[in-house]
Amino acid sequence: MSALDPSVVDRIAHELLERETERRDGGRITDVHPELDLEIAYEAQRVLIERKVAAGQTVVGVKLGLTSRAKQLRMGISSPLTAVLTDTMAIPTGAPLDATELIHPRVEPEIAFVMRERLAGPGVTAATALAAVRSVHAGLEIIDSRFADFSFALPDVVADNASSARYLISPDGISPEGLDLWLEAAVLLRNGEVVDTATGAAVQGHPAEALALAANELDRRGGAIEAGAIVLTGGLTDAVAIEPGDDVAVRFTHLGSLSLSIG
Ligand code: OOG
Ligand code: MG
Repeated sequence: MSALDPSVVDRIAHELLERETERRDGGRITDVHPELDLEIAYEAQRVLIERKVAAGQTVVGVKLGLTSRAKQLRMGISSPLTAVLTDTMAIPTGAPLDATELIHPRVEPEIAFVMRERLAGPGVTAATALAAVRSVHAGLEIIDSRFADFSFALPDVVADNASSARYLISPDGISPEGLDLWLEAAVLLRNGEVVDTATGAAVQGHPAEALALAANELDRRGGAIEAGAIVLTGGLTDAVAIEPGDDVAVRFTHLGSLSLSIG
């Protein structure tokens, strides 16, 4: 594969989109193309999102992946990554999740930001990042890999838009002022039982560090975080498999609670 062979990038994006539409997983792209590197993978992610937009979806924000130790250990990858959120990934408040639309969904609790100002790297710090935030929200992300058993190398999961599937955030966010997000605690429940707990310190030491990382990473590829964008800062805990009939919930110290029925 030459550095940025458009036909190969196109084929990777097409294959991943097809798996998503047909609800089937498959092997790693890096098994077939061992030369697939991060640059090509982000290009494939860009093409994949371009196709979703051409099909009528709207970009609404950014998600970070593999920002916590819990996630990095489970997936065997120690580098965070960025991906894109679109409007059709949002689960309306109170609506159930139709798991039959997905391959092998997992849920993870996240701290989410809604931006007041555009945030562009390079050199963004946690403090400047937090100053651009309008509100902080409780979040739940439903991830769904297009790779069998969620088994992937970093370029695979980058191309696969970081296993994006669905998300929900609390409708009424709160101002970041006066909040100590480092200590903000989350309890993840499945069917009323505690399955995991974490605090905001789990993601890159502080959720605002994750936000700064996203802005600086996007800048390397000519991007930025726009005013009004939603940013998911990454799973605080390991993700948990969900099945039809499950009820999942997250409770935060100050950010409130979210619950989701799996249909
Ligand atoms: C990759 C997606 C990671 C997060 O919050 O870490 C992600 C995966 O674990 O499949 O969304
Ligand atoms: Mg996530």
